[in-house]
Parts: sequence; structure tokens; C-alpha cells
Amino acid sequence: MRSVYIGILAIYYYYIYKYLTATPTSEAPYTFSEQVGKGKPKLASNSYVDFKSPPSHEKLGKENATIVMLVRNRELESALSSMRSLEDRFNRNYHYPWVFLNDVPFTQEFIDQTRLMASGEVFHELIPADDWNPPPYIDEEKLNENLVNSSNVIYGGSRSYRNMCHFNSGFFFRQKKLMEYDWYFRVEPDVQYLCDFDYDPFTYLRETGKIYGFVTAIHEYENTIPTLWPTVEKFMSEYPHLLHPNNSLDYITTNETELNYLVPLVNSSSSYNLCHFWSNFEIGNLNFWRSEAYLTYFNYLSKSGGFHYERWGDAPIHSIGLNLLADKSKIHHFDDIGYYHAPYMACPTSKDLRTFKRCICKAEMNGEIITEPYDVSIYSCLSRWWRYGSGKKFISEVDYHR
Ligand SMILES: Nc1nc2c(ncn2[C@@H]2O[C@H](COP(=O)(O)OP(=O)(O)O)[C@@H](O)[C@H]2O)c(=O)[nH]1
Ligand SMILES: *[C@@H]1O[C@H](CO)[C@@H](O)[C@H](O)[C@H]1NC(C)=O
Ligand SMILES: *[C@@H]1O[C@H](CO)[C@@H](O)[C@H](O)[C@H]1NC(C)=O
Ligand SMILES: *[C@@H]1O[C@H](CO)[C@@H](O)[C@H](O)[C@H]1NC(C)=O
Ligand SMILES: *[C@@H]1O[C@H](CO)[C@@H](O)[C@H](O)[C@H]1NC(C)=O
Ligand SMILES: *[C@@H]1O[C@H](CO)[C@@H](O)[C@H](O)[C@H]1NC(C)=O
Ligand SMILES: [Mg+2]
Repeated sequence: MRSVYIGILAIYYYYIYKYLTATPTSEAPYTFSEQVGKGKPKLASNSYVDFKSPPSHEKLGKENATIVMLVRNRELESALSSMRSLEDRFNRNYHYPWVFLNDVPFTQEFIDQTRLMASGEVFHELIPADDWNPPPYIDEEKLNENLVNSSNVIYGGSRSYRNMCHFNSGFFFRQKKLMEYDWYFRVEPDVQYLCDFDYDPFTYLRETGKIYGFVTAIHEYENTIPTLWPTVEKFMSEYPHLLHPNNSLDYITTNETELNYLVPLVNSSSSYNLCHFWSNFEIGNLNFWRSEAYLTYFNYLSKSGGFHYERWGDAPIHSIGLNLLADKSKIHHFDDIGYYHAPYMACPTSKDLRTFKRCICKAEMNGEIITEPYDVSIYSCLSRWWRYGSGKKFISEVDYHR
């Protein structure tokens, strides 16, 4: 009897020893089943295993592209949820890499868990402090005064939100890792992709010569950008040669009231109609953001201080940059992509498309069920884009079954 106990104890200690010495210092990749499962010790709830990517994470898609997510460690569950959704709907067939960006180092758990969720390679990058923090020409005192004075502005009191918007406007595309790619797909925590992709959107943009794709066009909160438009107007008069001859300025300045008549402009002295592409979803070409024209525009806006003394969002900054500096025919509305970021959903309205792409055009927010795509609502800016941007394509004109 005693020898049986000793035997069991010996096996038990053997496995504990194996587990403890199995820290991944070697190069050899190993998989889940080698560490956890039948015959392996049960992990305590406060322990985790550091897994290496299995070799099958090799890229299958043929574009020079990456998926990118700026994210905080505490958003791990939300990041995994977005990853699961995009992997299932798109990336499991392509294995494009994921680049995660953070202003503080990622935790080991974040790195391990995202690696397990990805079908492609994963990279976890620390943003240099100079790319994140307010630049030297920003007056700290003035920034702090505005932070405490902005409780009526959405995210108005958050310093990190301003850093984030400044970073997304002018720095994400020149992070060291992203310099290795031409194309990016921006993803945020807690978003959902509601239809199968069924073709590679990077390939689509490249083959059609486009540089940017969006799904939702909405109005900005006016009190986040009191001096944005006057600053843009000054930029335009100082750098007229940077404006693209086929730009889409008309789209952001038209004030036709038959379109979007439910969004009254409070500040009638500004000709900006507040329309912008919602930037939490973007598929685009990084070289546009890295172009001299865009960087000149970004630096001009950054120096004016509005990112820090007001609460300029990266969405209107990206959009106005595109509308001024790019050929409008190079901006694409992906009307066949289903997408949800609270509180708005984008989804194809065609039954044919919904069926073909296995869409579930439904999302839930705080117990409320959302089934109506935002872009067919009267608040949307899409009708303005159809009239003043690159036009509306009808379903019979487009081959969605690529
Ligand atoms: N690393 C990091 N990411 C941030 C920070 N603030 C926001 N983000 C990310 O920036 C994006 C936009 O932030 P979010 O909270 O979703 O703002 P919203 O979509 O405008 O409501 C998300 O991908 C966030 O994870 C921050 O302080 N640090
Ligand atoms: C605080 O806000 C008020 C009204 O919105 C404005 O008049 C004032 O100039 C602001 N002060 C600072 C320091 O931003
Ligand atoms: C991908 O794009 C980057 C940035 O433009 C470039 O430096 C790199 O050579 C490209 N790689 C390939 C394989 O084309
Ligand atoms: C209204 O617009 C004008 C001109 O574009 C600008 O100077 C002013 O700061 C704006 N005011 C507010 C409260 O947004
Ligand atoms: C729209 O803009 C035009 C030209 O600036 C102006 O004459 C007209 O009054 C504006 N209409 C509305 C409803 O604001
Ligand atoms: C400008 O863009 C429109 C909309 O996409 C397009 O129809 C037109 O051909 C473009 N014009 C030029 C000169 O490229
Ligand atoms: Mg978000």
C-alpha cells in the first residue's frame, strides 16, 4: 500500500517538476496539447502557460498588409473578442499578421492570449514616449486647464484620450513595425464583423488603385472641435498646392438640408458640416499617411494645439486629410462589410448580399437590440458621400462574389 502512495507521489512530483521546468527558454515551438490536457497537471486559475506560435501561422494572403490594434492591457478580453470575430469572418483564410500597439509594455498574459487567438504572426510593440505624449510645443498648463474645463465634452476630461487621438492622427503609421507594410486594417477592442469577407479587401483596394476604405460616415460632436475648421481653412490658404485637384471638399462643406436634415449645425459660421468616416474601422494604404502632403497637414494641425487644448478626434482629422489631399475616386465605401462598434452598426441592406455573405445584422448594446444599419438612417453622412464623393454603386454594377 505504502509503495503505491510513494509511486503516485513520485508521478505527481514528476509532473510538477516537468511543468515548472517547462518555461519556454528554448527556441522550439510547442503547442497547447504539449503543456495542457490529458495526463498534464491541471493549471491553477492564477497560472498561465507561455505558448509559442505554432509554425502554421505563416501568412497565406498575398498582400503587404497587417491588421493593427492600439489597445490597453486591461482590454484583453475585448481585444480577443474582436480578434475572434475578424479571424472567423476573414483572417483565418489569410493569416495576415496582427500588430498590437501600446503606450505601456504589454503583459505576458496579453501577449500569450492574443498569440493563441491569431491565425497569423503577432507583434507587440511599445510606442515611444515622444510619439504618445504631448509634443514640446504644447503648454502643459493650458492643456490641464482645458481638461478640467471640458466635462461637457465627450471624453473631454481624459488626458490619455487626447494622446490617443494625436497618436492615431499622426504616428501610428510610422511606428517601426508598421514601416514594414503598405496596407493596414484597423481594429478596436469589442467590435464585431457581421458578414463573411469572402474576398481580400487589401487586394481589392490595390487592384482598383484605391487608398482608403470605410464603412460608416457620421457627424462629429461639434464641441470637440471649435477651432478645427478655421485651422483647416488657414492650412488650405497657406498650402493650396497640396489640395488634390479631384478632392472631396464639397462632401464636407455641402449644407443641403434635404440630406441629413436632423443634424442642425450649431455653429453656422463654420462651413464644415461635421461629416467624417468613422475611423475605428479603416482599411487603407499606410503610404498615404506617410506622404509629405498628409504629414504637412498633420504637423500644421498639431502645432495649432487643438488636439490638446480642445479634444480633436482622429476620425475628423483622418477624414478631412483624405477629403483635401486625396483623389475622391480613391476612397471606397465598403457597403458589403457588416460591422459593429457601439453604438452604430453597418450592414449590407441587400438580401442577396446578406445571404451570400452569411450576415447577422444584429448587435446588442446595454440590452437594446440594434438591427437598423446606421448608414440608411437620416443621421448618416452617406447620402452626402454618394452625391459629392465617389458616387453610389448599385449592386448590379459590382461583383461582390469575387
Ligand atoms: N494603449 C492605449 N490604447 C488606448 C488608450 N486609450 C484608448 N486606446 C485605444 O484607442 C482606441 C479608441 O479608444 P476607445 O476607448 O475605443 O474610444 P472610442 O471608440 O472613441 O469610444 C481603442 O483601440 C483603445 O483600445 C490608451 O490610453 N492606451
Ligand atoms: C472654459 O470653458 C468656457 C465655456 O465653455 C470658456 O469660455 C473658457 O474660455 C474655457 N476656459 C479654458 C481655460 O479653456
Ligand atoms: C512592404 O511595404 C514596405 C513599406 O512600403 C516596404 O518597405 C517593403 O519592402 C514591402 N515588402 C514587400 C515584400 O513588398
Ligand atoms: C464657430 O466657427 C467659427 C468659424 O469657423 C470659429 O471661429 C469658432 O471658434 C466656432 N465656435 C464654436 C463655439 O465652435
Ligand atoms: C448653404 O450655403 C450657402 C452658400 O454658402 C448659403 O448661401 C446658404 O444660405 C446655406 N444654407 C443653409 C441652409 O445653411
Ligand atoms: C474625380 O472623381 C470622380 C468620382 O470618383 C470620378 O468620377 C472622376 O473621374 C474623377 N476625375 C478625375 C479627373 O479623375
Ligand atoms: Mg472604440
